[in-house]
Amino acid sequence: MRASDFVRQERLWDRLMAMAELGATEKGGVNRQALTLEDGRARRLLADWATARGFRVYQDAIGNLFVRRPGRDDGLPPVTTGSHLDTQPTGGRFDGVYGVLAGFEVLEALEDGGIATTHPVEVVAWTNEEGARFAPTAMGSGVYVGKLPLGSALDTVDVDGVTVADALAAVTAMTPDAEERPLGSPVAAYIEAHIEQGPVLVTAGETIGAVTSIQSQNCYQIEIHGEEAHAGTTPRANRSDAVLAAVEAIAKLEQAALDDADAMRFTVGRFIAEPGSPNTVPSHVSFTIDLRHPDNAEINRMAREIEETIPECAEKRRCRAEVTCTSAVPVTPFAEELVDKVDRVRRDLGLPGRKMPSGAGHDAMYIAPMAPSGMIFVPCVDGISHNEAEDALPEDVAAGACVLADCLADLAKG
Ligand code: HGY
Ligand code: MN
Ligand code: MN
Repeated sequence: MRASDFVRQERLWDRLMAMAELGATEKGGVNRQALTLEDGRARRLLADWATARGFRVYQDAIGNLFVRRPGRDDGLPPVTTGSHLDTQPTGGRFDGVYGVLAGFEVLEALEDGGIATTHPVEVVAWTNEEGARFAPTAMGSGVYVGKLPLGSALDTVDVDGVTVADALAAVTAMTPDAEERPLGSPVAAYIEAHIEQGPVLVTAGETIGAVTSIQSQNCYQIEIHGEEAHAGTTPRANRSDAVLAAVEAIAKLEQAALDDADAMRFTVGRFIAEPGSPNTVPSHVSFTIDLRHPDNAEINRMAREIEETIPECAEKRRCRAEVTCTSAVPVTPFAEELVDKVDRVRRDLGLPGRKMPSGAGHDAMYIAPMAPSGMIFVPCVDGISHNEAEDALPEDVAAGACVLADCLADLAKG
């Protein structure tokens, strides 16, 4: 019997729907932002499911939550799977949480099948993958591998001035039974299951993506400082208008990002103008840039454009600009042997699919340099994600869990 023979579609689907209740929105989506109490409730629910099956639960200094099924040689580093429980403000029921619960379903399948593994097998819920409330994205996994300093992560504040440290203390207090785990403990191999969040699989009518790489991603926080003035009396020559400086810079950068291949992804997701009074010239603008591309050289070209264009447009209008790159992750190639394993297992299970790159960022981008890593994609309806209409099919989420189960069982047999 294979591990996948013990995967139960209904159990997985019921757990996904139970999690979707935590932060459920009226439009059928989920707003469970990182380190909110809803995020804490989701972590608590996972920990309850885990302890009910006799699995041990751990958490580290940035709140990453681990569920462990022991191996025959329990001193070996675990074979690990997982993703994230936090969502976008207008998120869906599958982004992230699917990878955590598909991983948990594998632990249950191994347990139900009485399948002993040499390595321990662990599922992790990485803290704050979305980076929507606290920048940057993939904060928990970035701190875990030492790419993001713990101190500056803990000092990060949200738009209301709440620090990660304070929000984390409230949330980790909801899983007091979780044992302490040091940051950066070794991992033998890592495979993350995730919805594709794009149109490739659903358009091709395929079920499994063996992910080959993740494109590069730079995140920026931009502050432009001008001067408040009267909207009616202040002549143009005397204005330091932070909004006009920002919109001119953004328009120029959009032009610089235009490419025939439509491969560059340039997004200004958050734009806040202050003081926000209709008849006061704005003195401060804070905005974000999310930049992605499958070629590191192209990202570096746009990074230079950002560093030059924004201060130029600010100074022209007697404003001052601060450009901070909050994270820069180059293209992440996955381990060939894991990509081939995912592709081989899906063929063994008779599932249609392909090898493909990931347009979205994932925690796996930080784990890949520390351990052989890979990802398994399943389709989402119409390729929609980061949207409350995000949806997936029970048979597809179960198929992904079956591929994950056989891959992890194979990797953990040592
Ligand atoms: O932004 C991303 O690519 C991920 O979905 N957080
Ligand atoms: Mn995700
Ligand atoms: Mn996401």
